[in-house]
Amino acid sequence: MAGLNKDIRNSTTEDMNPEEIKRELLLRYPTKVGRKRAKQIVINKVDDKGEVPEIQANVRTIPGIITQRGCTYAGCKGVVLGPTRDIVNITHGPIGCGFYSWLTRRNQTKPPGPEDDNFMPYCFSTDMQDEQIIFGGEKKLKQAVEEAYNLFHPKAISIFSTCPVGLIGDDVHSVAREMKEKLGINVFGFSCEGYKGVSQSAGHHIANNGIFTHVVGLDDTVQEGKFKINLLGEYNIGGDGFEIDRILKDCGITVISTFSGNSSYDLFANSHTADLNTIMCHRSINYVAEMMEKKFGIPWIKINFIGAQASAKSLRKIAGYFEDRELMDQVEAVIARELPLVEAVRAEVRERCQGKRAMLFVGGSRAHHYQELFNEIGMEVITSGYEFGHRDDYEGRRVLPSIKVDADSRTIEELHIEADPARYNPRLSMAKVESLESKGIKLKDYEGLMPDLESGKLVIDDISQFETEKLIEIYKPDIFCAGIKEKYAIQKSGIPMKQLHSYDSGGPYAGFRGAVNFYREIDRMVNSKIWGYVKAPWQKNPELAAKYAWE
Ligand code: CFM
Repeated sequence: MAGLNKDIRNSTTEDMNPEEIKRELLLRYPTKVGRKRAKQIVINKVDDKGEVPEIQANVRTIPGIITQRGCTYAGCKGVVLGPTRDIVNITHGPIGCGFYSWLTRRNQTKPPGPEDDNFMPYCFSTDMQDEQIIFGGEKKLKQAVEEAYNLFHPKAISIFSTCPVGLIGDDVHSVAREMKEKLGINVFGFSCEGYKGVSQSAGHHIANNGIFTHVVGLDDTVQEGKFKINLLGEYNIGGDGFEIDRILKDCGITVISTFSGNSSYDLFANSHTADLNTIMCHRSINYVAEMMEKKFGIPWIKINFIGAQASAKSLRKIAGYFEDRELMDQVEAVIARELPLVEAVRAEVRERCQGKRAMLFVGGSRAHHYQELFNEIGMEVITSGYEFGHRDDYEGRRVLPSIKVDADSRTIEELHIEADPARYNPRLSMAKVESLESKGIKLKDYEGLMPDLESGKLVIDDISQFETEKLIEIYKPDIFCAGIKEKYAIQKSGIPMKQLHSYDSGGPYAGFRGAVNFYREIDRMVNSKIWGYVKAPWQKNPELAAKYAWE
C-alpha cells in the first residue's frame, strides 16, 4: 500500500484528491509503463467554452496489462454485422472465434413474418484445422460458402477473417468474388483479422467500409413516409431498438434502416433513400454516415436515446431538422404521453438513489450515454472511460484534425468516396444548414464524453484490471458498470456490478420505457442488502483467539 495514506481510503470522494489517486494508480507500474498510462489517465477539466484536456486513446495496450478490449474480428463480425438476421455470416477460422462471438451480445431480432430468414440461431464457421493452416484454407472456405448456400439459399453470404487467415495469406476476397459469380447471390469478405488494429474499433471501420461498398445503394426503391431516417449505431441489445422504433413510429418518423440492430440485408441496400442519418453510437458507425453524406448527400446528426430527457431531446432534434410543424406537435404529444410514468418512477427511485456513486467503464459510447440515466435518478458518475473510444469520443469531434494517424490506424483502408453521379442529392441547402445551426441543431457534430463529466473527475482510457481493483478500493462506489470480464472480480469485492454491454439479463434501457427499467434495476442493485454479506462472519469478527505460550 505504499504511497496510499489511510485517510484517502477512509474519506469520501469530495475530499479525495484526483492527482493523488492518479499517482497511486501509476505507482505500481514500471517507470516506462507508468509514463504511457499517465497519458491515458486524465483529470477532467471543462472550461466555459467546453474545452477539455487531451487524452491519449486508440493506442496499443501495453503488453502485460490486463485489458478489457476485444479484437478487430469481434468489432466487425460480432458488433456491426452480427445483428443482421438474413446474411449468412461465415467465420473463416478456428471454431472458437465463431463460437464465442455467437449470440453473446444479446442483440435481438424480429423477422417480419415466419417466411423471413433468421440465421441468428446458427453459428457458421469453416472450423479450420491444422491441414488448412499448413496448406491453405481457401478450398474449405469455398466448400463452406457453397454448403451454406445449398442449405439456406440466403440473399447474401459474408466471410469474416480471423487471425490465422491473414497469417497464412488466404484471399477471402477472391473466394467471395468467385462464389458470387458461381451462386448468383451477393458474397463479400472482410479482412478483419483479430490483430488488424489495436481493438474492436478497427473492426467497426472495416465493417463500415465493407457494408458500404457491397450493400448500401443496391436498391433505389422509394419507401413511403414523410420523414425518413436511418438509425445508425443502434444494435438492439436487450431490445433497445424495439423501444426506439416504437417511439419513432408513434411520432410518425419512418426508419428506413437501422445499422444494424434488427436489420436485414434489404434494409441496408435501401438505406441511401433516407433523408437523415441519426447516430446513436458515434464510435462504431460514424464512417457509414460520413460516406453516405459524400456519396448520396444525406446529412447526419448525433442523437441519444439513453435517458428519458436525452430521448425527448433527440426526438425534438429530429423534428427540428425536418422543420415541420405537424411533426413537432406529434413529437411533443408523444413526449407528453410518455413522461408521466417515467417521472413517477424516477421520483420514487430517486429518493433511494440520490447521492449514490457509479463508475462507468464501457466500450466506446455507453460510458458517456449512461451518465444521463444515472444523473436522472440523482446518482453521480465519479470516474468513467472507454475501452476503445478515440479522442473524438472523449473530447468531441473538434479534435479530429489534430488526431495523429499512426501506423496502427494506417492498416485500415480509408475509402475514397465521391458523389454518386446520378444519385447524389444534397438534402439541405447552405441556407438551410445555417438556419438549423442558428436553432442549435448542429450537423456532423459530437461533443464527446468529457464535456459532460464534471471537472475534477478521472477519465481513464482502456482501464486495466489492476486499475479497476485499485479504484474500487479507493472509491468504494455504490455500483460499477462494465462487462462480463470484470463482473465477478468486482462482485467478489462486495460492489454490485451491472453489465452495460449485455445488460446482464435485463433491458431494454433505451427510450422512455427503457429509462423506467433502468431506474428500477439500479435501485434494486444499489439498495440491496446482500452486498453487506459478501464478507464471511469470520473475516469480520475472528472467532478464534490464541496466545503465544510465553505470554
Ligand atoms: Fe457502440 Fe455498442 Fe458501444 Fe460498440 Fe461494443 Fe456494445 Fe459497447 Mo459492448 S457498438 S461502442 S463495440 S455502443 S458491444 S452495442 S456494449 S463495447 S459501449
